Amino acid sequence: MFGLKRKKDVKSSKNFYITSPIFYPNANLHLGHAYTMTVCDILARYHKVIGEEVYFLTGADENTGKVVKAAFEQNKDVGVFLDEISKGFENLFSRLNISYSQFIRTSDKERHWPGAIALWKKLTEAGDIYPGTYSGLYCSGCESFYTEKDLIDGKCSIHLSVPEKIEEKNYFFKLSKYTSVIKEKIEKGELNIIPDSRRNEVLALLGRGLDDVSFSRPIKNVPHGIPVPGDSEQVIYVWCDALVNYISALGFGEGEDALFEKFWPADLHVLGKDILRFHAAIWPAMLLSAKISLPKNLLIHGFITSGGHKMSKSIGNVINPIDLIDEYGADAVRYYFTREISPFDDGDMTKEKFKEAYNANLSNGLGNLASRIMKMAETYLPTPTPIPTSSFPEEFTKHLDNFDIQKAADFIWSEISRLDESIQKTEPFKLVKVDEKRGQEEIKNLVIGLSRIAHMVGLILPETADKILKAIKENKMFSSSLFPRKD
Ligand code: ME8
Repeated sequence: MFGLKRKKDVKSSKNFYITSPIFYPNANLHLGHAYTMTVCDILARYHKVIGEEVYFLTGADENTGKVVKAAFEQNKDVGVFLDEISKGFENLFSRLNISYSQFIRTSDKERHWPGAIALWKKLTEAGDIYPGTYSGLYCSGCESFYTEKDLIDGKCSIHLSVPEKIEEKNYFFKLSKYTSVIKEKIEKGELNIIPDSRRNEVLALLGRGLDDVSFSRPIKNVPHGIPVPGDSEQVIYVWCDALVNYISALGFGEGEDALFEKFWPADLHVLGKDILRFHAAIWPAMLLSAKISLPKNLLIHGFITSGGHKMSKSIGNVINPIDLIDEYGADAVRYYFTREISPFDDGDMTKEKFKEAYNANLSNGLGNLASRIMKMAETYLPTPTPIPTSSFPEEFTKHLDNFDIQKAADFIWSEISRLDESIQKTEPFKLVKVDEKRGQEEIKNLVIGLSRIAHMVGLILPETADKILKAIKENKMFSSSLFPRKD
């Protein structure tokens, strides 16, 4: 999984570099995080299957006060705490069949720090870093300063807590200088923001103008941060540290940057709506200042809500994805994320809705269809059906090229219904008894149809697709139900 190539690679016909956000390791990941990763994974698998060389980056955002606080509360050394949490992240990704290429940790002094330091130096050389005093309302949950107008009833809208008033020496980044260039790049689609509603939100924000932002913290507040070059009293603040992961992981700033040369600019950053401003304004401004190309696409997803609230570690309404995987299997969780939630909006999830969708569309839908077809194949076909190679249908790829994984899943389920209807219409299990040859032809066609569905569904339900393709190859019924009904 950590197949880091350090030699100069020949550029393949097309590369696809996709990133997830890097997660705060102050607690285990919840369903919202599993959602982000599943969206990334489906798109990464799609680009791999269509022949592109994919690099899929994920990781942990470790240099934060949240982590120090969490380790302290559990009476653990910060390093030990981080190692345990990172193992938990990777365990979840493995249970969910997430096909990532690298897991970057921002506490990694060899892999990440040189990139953050190199970028800071570039911003300084460009004359875009200057010292100042910051005073503001700070939400430690968001690790962000807010103005009064950002708050609802004086509270952070995400953490529902009153921010603290803080005054301190900081270095600032001249974000204001880049407002109009970024706006122009977004308008021209050079930095494409999906969906349009989020693009418009960013354009409105840029239209109002951006203030310069604080880019460092006193070291006494964040002892685990990356030191500011030339000032031992300050550490690089969270965004100039965290956002840099997208290039430090590729070797930027390390002297060995073959991966950077090969994969940057990123084809797609996937992120939730709460960190849009950082990715659509601060990150592009940093890259422009450092004269580095901008990422091509930002896909902004909504929140998985539970009872109408964002599922959040701070609010405490989290569902543990591992429990759901234990009960239903990874594919069922991936199915719900893909088909039952729009990638562009919030989606609510309750255990009841989950079970209902599972029974209707996996147990009855795909599971039932696959077992009916394979039962006929095993009973009436003497040999396995050869599967012709085929590419994805145009409609399916169109949705995936638009990052609309939900519509792509709808397309698969419409194909499942079509095949179901075709069985009802032709009744090959009856036909084969009166006209063996024609009956067998019908069954073979169904097996081929099922293989096409497996090919597409493999992006979303990789374990199920493997089982279906194996059954087809062996011309055998499944030894157990693909999706046992839950009552
Ligand atoms: O924001 N539903 O980390 P994080 C959907 N370290 N997505 C959710 C969610 C929910 N209920 N809750 C969180 C950070 N997310 C920073 C990122 S990137 C350079 C630094 C998403 O662990 C959230 O929107 O708080 C974000 O995209 C990701 O999970 C990580 O959240």
